[in-house]
Amino acid sequence: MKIRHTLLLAALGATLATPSQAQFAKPEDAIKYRKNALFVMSQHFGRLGAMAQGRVPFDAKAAAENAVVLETVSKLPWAAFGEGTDKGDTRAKPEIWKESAKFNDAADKMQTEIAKVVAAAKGGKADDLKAAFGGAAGTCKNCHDNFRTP
Ligand code: ASC
Repeated sequence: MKIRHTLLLAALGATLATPSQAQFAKPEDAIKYRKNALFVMSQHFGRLGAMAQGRVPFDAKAAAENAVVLETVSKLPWAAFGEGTDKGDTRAKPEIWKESAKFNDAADKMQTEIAKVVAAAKGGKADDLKAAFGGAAGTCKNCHDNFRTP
């Protein structure tokens, strides 16, 4: 019990000392978290992309289900780019932290465009999804080109 308390206090201390990554016990966790969130996002975005590009038939129910996941998961990666998470098993470029205003702007643009895809996919009209998809894909690419090592 005593050891447990000590560990708990140590964990709490570490958390309080690094408010920018308060949700994560250690930098590796933040890196793993954002990579997994981006991976899940890519899966659901990709399924909508297949419909938007006519590679699979438009299915309103599937589109809406993918949209619900995308809506939530697109908000998750950004809090995991805190200070001290630039080193480790990551392709994140130093520019993310050196030019954080530019990075935050790119992340905001992505969320704006994803919100349009989500609305279109929930709306159940293939043409709306087609119209919204390209802009969102462009914001993914923009961030990868500028902030991720090849
Ligand atoms: C996707 C996906 C990305 C983006 C990007 C767009 O479906 O996984 O990272 O689109 O390829 O250029």
